[in-house]
Amino acid sequence: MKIDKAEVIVTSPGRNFVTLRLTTSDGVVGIGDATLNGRELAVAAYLNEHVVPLLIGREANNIEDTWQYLYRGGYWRRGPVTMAAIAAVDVALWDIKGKLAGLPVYQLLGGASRTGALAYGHASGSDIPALFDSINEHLALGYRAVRIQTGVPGLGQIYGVADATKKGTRYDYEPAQRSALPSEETWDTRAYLRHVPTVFEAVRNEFGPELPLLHDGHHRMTPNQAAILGKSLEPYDVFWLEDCTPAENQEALRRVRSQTTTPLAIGEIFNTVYDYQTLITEQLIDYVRSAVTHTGGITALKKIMEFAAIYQIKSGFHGPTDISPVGMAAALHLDLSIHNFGIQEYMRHSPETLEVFQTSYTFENGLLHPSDAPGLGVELNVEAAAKFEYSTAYLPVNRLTDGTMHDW
Ligand code: EZ4
Ligand code: CO
Repeated sequence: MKIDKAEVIVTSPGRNFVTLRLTTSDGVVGIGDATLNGRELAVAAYLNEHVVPLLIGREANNIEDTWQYLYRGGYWRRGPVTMAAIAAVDVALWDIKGKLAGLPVYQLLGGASRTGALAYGHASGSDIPALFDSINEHLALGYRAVRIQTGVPGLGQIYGVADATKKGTRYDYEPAQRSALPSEETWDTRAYLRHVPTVFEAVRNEFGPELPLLHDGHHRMTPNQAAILGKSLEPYDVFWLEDCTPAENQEALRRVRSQTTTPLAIGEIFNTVYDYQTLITEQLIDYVRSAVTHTGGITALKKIMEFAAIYQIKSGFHGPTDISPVGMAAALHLDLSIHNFGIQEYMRHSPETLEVFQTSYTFENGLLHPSDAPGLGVELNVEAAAKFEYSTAYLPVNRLTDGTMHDW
């Protein structure tokens, strides 16, 4: 069974998405997510110019061989653009295999290891009362775990805090903005380090000890600052502290790890197992944050999780709205099947997004399930996709108060 057709579909229902759609000689269609937030067209071009021509006429059944062909065969390895492109092919081929077998992808990955995947949502507020409202909204929606982010006194709009003007329409945090240039935010790490423990104290006092609470440091601290924050959050039983440092330097985590027992999660911007090698073998983290979409697909992320399992490290896959419903479904099939599942990030997509991507996964009592539809369980409505034209959008950039460029 050959791949007859490979189409790259760029659509923008509420935000930009890149989807690869493969059709086999038997007429079976599979889809994969290739969305790289703020750099979408680079992946679309990589696919169109350099991958689509290689796919036409290839055997659609051979997922592992195709993965190795695109990874080793490209000579230039790794990187977010390459690995998102490979992920899209990989996920589309798993979708096809599931449809051919008449089975959901998780069955092909070994079957269910649990009844559903515990999800966490993004609660946020410019101040503590607004955060409490947001936590209550999440609890009302059925979430049983929440990430908490707030504004920091003295700073304006910062990472992780929903735009209050969107309240009532959709109270989610979407950092990418449609504009010709990225917006600029201001950052002060010392002010942040003073403020965050007061937020956790207030939330524990209001919501009690049980609710799992997460927090994202978004790559802004030095190892020493991360150690200080980890220690100051220890009294509040944090589920995880995410991306405490820019983790290109994996060894930096030794400093953080040796100083605090607060669990650590890293990896949403990683793209291969090599980004994790030291972190996993030295047990410097507790959770792998990768997305299927940005780490070379189901094939590659399953291998990373098997490697991590040896070291008792669990999954906490990236699931913001810039992972399309196709990428989310792929994550859910892995979540359900792997032994070392931890938690799944889940922000609901907008109604426009769900008009284009018709999903069958469910969210009930705080748990996600990919559904038992054959393949991934998500269909792309090509006519609806054509209605939403791409427009340039960027993630913000970040400067310290004196104007120095900082990690966003
Ligand atoms: O900034 O998905 O944990 N979630 C995050 C996200 C990322 C965006 C980047 O595209 O850090 O909000
Ligand atoms: Co994050």
